[in-house]
Amino acid sequence: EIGNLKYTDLLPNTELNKAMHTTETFLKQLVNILLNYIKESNDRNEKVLHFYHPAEMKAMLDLDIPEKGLPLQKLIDDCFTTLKYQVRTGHPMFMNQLSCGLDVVSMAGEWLIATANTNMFTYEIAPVFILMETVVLEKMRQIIGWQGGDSILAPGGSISNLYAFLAARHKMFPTYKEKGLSAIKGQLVMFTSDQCHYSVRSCAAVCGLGTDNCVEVPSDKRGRLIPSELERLVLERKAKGDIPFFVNCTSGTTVLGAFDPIEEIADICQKYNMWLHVDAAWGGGLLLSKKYRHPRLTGIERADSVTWNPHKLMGTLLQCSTIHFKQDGLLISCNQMSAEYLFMQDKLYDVRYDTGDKVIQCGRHNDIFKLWLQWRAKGDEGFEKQIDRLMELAEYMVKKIKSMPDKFYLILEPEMVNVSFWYLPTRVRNMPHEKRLNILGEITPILKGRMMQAGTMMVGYQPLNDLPNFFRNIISSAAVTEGDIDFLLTEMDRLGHD
Ligand code: ABU
Repeated sequence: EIGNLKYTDLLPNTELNKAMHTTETFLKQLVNILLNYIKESNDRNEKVLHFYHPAEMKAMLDLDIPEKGLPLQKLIDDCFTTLKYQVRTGHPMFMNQLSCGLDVVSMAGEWLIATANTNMFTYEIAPVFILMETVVLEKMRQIIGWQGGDSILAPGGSISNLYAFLAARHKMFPTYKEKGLSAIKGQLVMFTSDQCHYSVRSCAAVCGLGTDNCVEVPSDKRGRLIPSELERLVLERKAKGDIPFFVNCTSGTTVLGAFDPIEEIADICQKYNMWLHVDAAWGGGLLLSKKYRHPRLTGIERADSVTWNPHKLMGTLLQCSTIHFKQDGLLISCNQMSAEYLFMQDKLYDVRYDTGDKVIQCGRHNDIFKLWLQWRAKGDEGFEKQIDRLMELAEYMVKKIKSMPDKFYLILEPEMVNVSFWYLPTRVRNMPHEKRLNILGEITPILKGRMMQAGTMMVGYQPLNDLPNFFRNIISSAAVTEGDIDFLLTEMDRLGHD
């Protein structure tokens, strides 16, 4: 129907009624493509991906930007082709990343966000969304266990962690913002476990401490920071005359899903006057579960700041990351630049709702609506059920793996939905475990490669400290069932048994 029509036939380029018809036809065709993609993503007979190497993929696609604009029909074809080769992260067999699945309500929210196309810096241009932000973020702080405080949505957990670092430094050295390094007489030092997300070390690099002053605290066999080691290292740096000021405590490490002991770390922070940040980007969703919150997140209310990413365990569409502060007023005093063209103080409304002056970016994407809508759909109860179910599925997978000791080797009993294991092909099954470790480290990426070529599933792998490559299976998609886990283990055996 849209034949050779071009963008000039769409709104706002031509007369309203005529353009509206073309616009509607164009968008309906796009919606059909999207609906088909959603259907295929949920169809277990469809593949998770069709893998091609970059050069092959490039040869198959028409990616050039032309001198003259293309017809609308070609754009529709482009949309179709783009999704044809996209990895279906909403497919039940996509267990590769911490963010998996395709929540339809959250996606509807994302569509609306794109249509509203607003910037989240002022109440003036995003009144409803700004109010939603205040309501949802306040609720999240209450779930953490605080009354009052302040929060903001950030572009990903790494930037949320950076906000925590900046606020901690600002609290300890309020003149740093104006005076820079000369405000600090001594070397600031931060502490985090050797299992933390790499963004914590990145804070040290970005903020001028240097990664040598981001001290890695050893963790135990389950990946949890060892508090006595933290105290030892704090004292060591203090003896050198350094200024320990910030401790990152991870609630749900990226690879093992481990939870650092918050209470014990909080005691040390209190004793040495250090800021306690809890990076619960991954594990934060468990705050919604009465069954699984404790003991993993016990003591989280003692933190000064908390990162919590709904786009992970809660299944909100990417991206949706939140950073919360116990103390109100810190974000604004730390980051405010009072740009006169945007944050005028004499506007007709309460300008405290102009949240853009609390952040280090100017333009800010609307990440709240899809979370708000999703939470409205599920209620607290629905989220709790979803999260409990994911944890139960991980328990099911662990049980299955343990029931096949000849084929699978479980690395540890997980605290979360990260299931870490090796697949054991036939030729290593009778070897002593220590002797076959290096072989397993070589086999794991080969098996991952076979999975991708087959297109039937995706599971991540990585080495960790002295452990050679192993699989980390993530169950964070509401689409997963026990049958999918059974299929995954059978398929791994089919692809890798030789
Ligand atoms: N920001 C951590 C995400 C890592 C992962 O999905 O595996």
